Amino acid sequence: MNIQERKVGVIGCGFVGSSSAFALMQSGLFSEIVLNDVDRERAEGEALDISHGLPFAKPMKIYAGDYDDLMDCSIIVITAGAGQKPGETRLDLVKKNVGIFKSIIPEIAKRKYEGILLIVANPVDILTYAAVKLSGFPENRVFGSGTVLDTARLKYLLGEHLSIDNRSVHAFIIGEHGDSEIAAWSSANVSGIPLNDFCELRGHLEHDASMKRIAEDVKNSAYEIIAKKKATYYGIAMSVRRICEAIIRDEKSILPVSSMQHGEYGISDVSLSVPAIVGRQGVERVVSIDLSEEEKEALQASADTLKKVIEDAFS
Ligand code: 6V0
Repeated sequence: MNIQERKVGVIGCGFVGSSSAFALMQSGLFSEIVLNDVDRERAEGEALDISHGLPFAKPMKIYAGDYDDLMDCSIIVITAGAGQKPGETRLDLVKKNVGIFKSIIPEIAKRKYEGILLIVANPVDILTYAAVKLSGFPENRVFGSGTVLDTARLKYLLGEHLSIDNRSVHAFIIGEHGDSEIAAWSSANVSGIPLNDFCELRGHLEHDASMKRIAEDVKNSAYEIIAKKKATYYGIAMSVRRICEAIIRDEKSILPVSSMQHGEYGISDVSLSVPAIVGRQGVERVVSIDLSEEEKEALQASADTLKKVIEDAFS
């Protein structure tokens, strides 16, 4: 089926799916959004509600649809899955959500879908791996939002800490989107100025303590938000919008999406986040950034954690 460049699908219309659709509606990137949910009325309700904002945006169609309606979408965003409950880790969710993916991905694969699958449901690295294996699609077309959100949280917190526009902060969270994630401090900079030098420029001298606190705050963001409001969705919705923008506009942006690894960082047969070039073909390639020995070890440990979960989930 011919892909419609300006058509996007969202599977799962809970907090994350509907917020993502709302962000995508406002992005101006698409002329059609198809919403799919096992709860058809939910998808219909969200489509109506979001459509009522259209007179304040740009003309487009937003409607509830089934798998056949999704097949000419350039991107299908998959947010279907149970959310993290208070006290539950992302990895606790694994079996439940792999089960849901076993019902969704084969429906897409058997229709020979040719667009991009953007996985958002958690644990996103495990579900990206599951989607690659269950679909059999080329790996560049199946990837996860990974640590794009965590990286945004890091930039936001560093922007606050340094009282600087967070878009001038260049820093990545890599590894698992979850407890074993790593802040790649050794490559962090503010517009080319090494982070520690910039901190000193702003009068912050307690590097180790500040970096530790900020990395912990990033890691605990989801837990804190879930404890306070039961779910997180606006930050991820903007992350989805940003990834879709890089794809549709063929921006070849460097984003820490979750993709299958083939030895670039000495890691293979697992999907996790490292900076990658993202454009119209999806993940063009992973790029290697310099990591300290400690960061390399932590990335390896993160990969090992994920591999253990994959073994348990698929055994
Ligand atoms: P939610 O509000 O419970 O929504 C999930 C939706 O999925 C519901 O409307 C379900 O009816 C629907 N659904 C379930 N099974 C299917 C199916 N087979 N086909 C179609 N729809 C289905 O959860 P919420 O929206 O809060 O979270 C969704 C997922 O996103 C969870 O796994 C979260 O953990 C995850 N998040 C991922 C983030 C990331 O950075 N990657 C960030 C936040 C949440």
